[in-house]
Amino acid sequence: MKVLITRSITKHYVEQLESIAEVEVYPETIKPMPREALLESSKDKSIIISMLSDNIDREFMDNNPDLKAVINLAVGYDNIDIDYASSKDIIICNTPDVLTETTAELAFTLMLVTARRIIEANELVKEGNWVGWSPYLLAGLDVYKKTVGIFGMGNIGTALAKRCIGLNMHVQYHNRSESEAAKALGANYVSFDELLETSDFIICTAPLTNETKNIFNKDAFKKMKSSAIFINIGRGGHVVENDLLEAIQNEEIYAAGVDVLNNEPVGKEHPFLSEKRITVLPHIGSATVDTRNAMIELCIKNAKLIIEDKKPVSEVKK
Ligand code: 8YV
Repeated sequence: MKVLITRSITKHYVEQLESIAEVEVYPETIKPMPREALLESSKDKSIIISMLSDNIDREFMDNNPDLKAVINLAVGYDNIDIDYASSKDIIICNTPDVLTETTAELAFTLMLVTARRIIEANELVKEGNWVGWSPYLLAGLDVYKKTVGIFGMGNIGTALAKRCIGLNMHVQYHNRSESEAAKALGANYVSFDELLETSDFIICTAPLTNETKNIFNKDAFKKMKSSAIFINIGRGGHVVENDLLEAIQNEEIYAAGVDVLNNEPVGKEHPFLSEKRITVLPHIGSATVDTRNAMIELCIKNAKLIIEDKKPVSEVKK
């Protein structure tokens, strides 16, 4: 079987597949594979190990008669037309579980960093502007004992809830359905409006679906407390970015921290970058060495099983 890996990964992982398949690796470590190159290189491959930046759409799947499986190096798969893949019996795999704790840790970190204005504080010192002390110099907001509203109570939301409970926070959440795991932790299920209106921190961990696209818009920000902090580690597509920007500029909410944006990567001209009250990270939710290794290992394991005509361990259920 022929395999395409659309980004350069550590050689020793590639070697594990090379003993049983013909493997092509796109040599770039950071830049996404251009569409034309992706279509060309994938044409004769049975398995694609893909990244979130690869658009696995109808055109891609129709272009490739031998395609048996797409293995996404991510838990999310909003870059893949799942229904079309299903109609063509193409196996889709992702990397759940191995990144849960790491991604929850990033969400938790972003909440603390944004509330305590850590990035602004670091910049003040590094830019040589630390000239003295005043009672309210870089005074932020407390986190402990506050109410956190988690939007999306899957594995990552649950792992985040545990961390928040450790800070004596009151945890409430909104999800497609009530979660037993969250209930066992003492987290309260609330409506979306109640979540917006009563939370001090609103943290989006949800996967992007047609129902959640643009759900954090002007109306949603208006419902939040003026002292609220909005955190997004889900997908940029949940948020109308201009509405978030206006909510911050009009002081309708206090601050925001986002690990994900609508069109990644963004350049210097993105309006969030000049807003001190918006912390922006370059989609590093699962970016620890251990977790990225575990994600790659899971992809390789799935690929091996598929090559051996066995059932992969983390197939996306349609
Ligand atoms: C990705 C993510 O792993 O897993 C996801 O869905 O958003 C990240 O953890 C990362 O962007 C690599 O594709």
